[in-house]
Amino acid sequence: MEYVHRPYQKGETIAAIATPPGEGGVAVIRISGDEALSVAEKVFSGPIRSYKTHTAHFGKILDSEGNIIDEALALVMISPRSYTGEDTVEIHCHGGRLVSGKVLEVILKAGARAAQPGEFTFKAFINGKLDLAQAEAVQELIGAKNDLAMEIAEQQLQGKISKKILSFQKNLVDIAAILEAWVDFPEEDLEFATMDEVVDHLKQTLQEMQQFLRTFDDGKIASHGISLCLAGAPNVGKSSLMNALLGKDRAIVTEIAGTTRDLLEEEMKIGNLHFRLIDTAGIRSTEEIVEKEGIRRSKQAMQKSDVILLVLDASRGLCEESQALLYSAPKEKTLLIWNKIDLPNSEVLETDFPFTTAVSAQEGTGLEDLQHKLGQLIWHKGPPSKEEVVITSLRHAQALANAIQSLQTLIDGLSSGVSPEFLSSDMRKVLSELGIIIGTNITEDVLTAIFSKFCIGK
Ligand SMILES: Nc1nc2c(ncn2[C@@H]2O[C@H](COP(=O)(O)OP(=O)(O)OP(=O)(O)O)[C@@H](O)[C@H]2O)c(=O)[nH]1
Ligand SMILES: [Mg+2]
Repeated sequence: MEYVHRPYQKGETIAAIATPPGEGGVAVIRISGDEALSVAEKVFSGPIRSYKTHTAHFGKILDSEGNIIDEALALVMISPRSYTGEDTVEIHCHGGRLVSGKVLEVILKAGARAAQPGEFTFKAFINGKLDLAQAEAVQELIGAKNDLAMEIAEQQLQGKISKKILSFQKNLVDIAAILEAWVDFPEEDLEFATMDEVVDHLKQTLQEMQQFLRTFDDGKIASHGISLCLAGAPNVGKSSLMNALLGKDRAIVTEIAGTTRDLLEEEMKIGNLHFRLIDTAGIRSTEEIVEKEGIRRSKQAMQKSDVILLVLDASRGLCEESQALLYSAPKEKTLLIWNKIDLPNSEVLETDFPFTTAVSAQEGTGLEDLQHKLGQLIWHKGPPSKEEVVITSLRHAQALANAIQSLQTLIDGLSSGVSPEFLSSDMRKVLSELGIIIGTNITEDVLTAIFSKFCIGK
């Protein structure tokens, strides 16, 4: 992606279609900037500049020769009461791809510049309408694939991440002032706090920051979904289970061992979570070239996936291949599934795997318990509550982890008697890493990287 914001000038007037491309009842074209009203007036049949803020007006969109392009509604929002904080006009026209494209074209000809991805939200950030964490929450909200991700993004959009970060910063700035006073006036017996009190206070903030960072475990799951890899020996019923879970005939199932040769992927939702289900080739030793490559991919998928659904055939006991897999599978991310329990000779054997269930993929039984056990495996302490503030962005998690590391260095230094003057750079690092999250301490490059992921028109 080329530059997003560099030539950006505060107030510069931009325009874009804000609704998704394709046919729809209505398309919305957004114009924002110092000249938004006059640009809109050039293409609209009514006197836009004389309209009151937050009023809607019906009229016609005209090109420079006065030809009617479409009928439309103009919604006027005068600075600072708009999403971007600048004068904004939204044109609601008919939703055809051609019509909306044509309306945008005349708006651009009238003096607006085509918006870059995320530029409206960038304006909102620059104009102080949103802080950076909130701006990123807009993106999370738009991209939310499940209810949980949506609820978390709503919390973030309310500014709850920033509130947490600001409270950490405030605690630390108070301490920084005390440390500085000790350095500046060493001979005066400054009584407002003892070193033990300062260290205790820092430790408490450290703990809160660590706790906040741990929410990223859940945040990742909710916002980015979970990959589930169906693995096992040939013929145990992996593909049958994939079909049963999806509720459709997706993968080929036969009684021939070695049916699946390649990875098959499908998205699915269970409850309020989003999953990527991957079926793999049955693992066994073989010299057959295609199957061998399939098995290599199976092993790779097992490694990469968040959760392994290790399938065993309950009617056949433990074959050699299954035994090898049981031995090598990482227990904390594996759900053991005994399949074919409909068969009369089936038996579920004892293992030391903490998460185990039994199903019949063919009959579709046991799937509820499978989902229940999967939930237990995924959430160590139950899913996050609606009110909890959860980190979902790797960028935030990394900055917070860096801040925690510097704070730990600071605490270790103070505890072992290092003079505070040698530790001021650590304190500065903690504060600046926290600032990175909410955008008070951020470079142009990072901003560009963040906003370029947005869609045009947002
Ligand atoms: N009775 C019974 N048969 C099953 C069940 N699940 C699968 N089968 C049968 O077992 C055979 C193998 O099923 P698949 O789903 O192709 O097994 P797979 O593990 O994907 O096999 P590969 O792709 O070869 O590794 C088929 O004949 C299925 O009909 C089950 O729950 N009960
Ligand atoms: Mg298969």
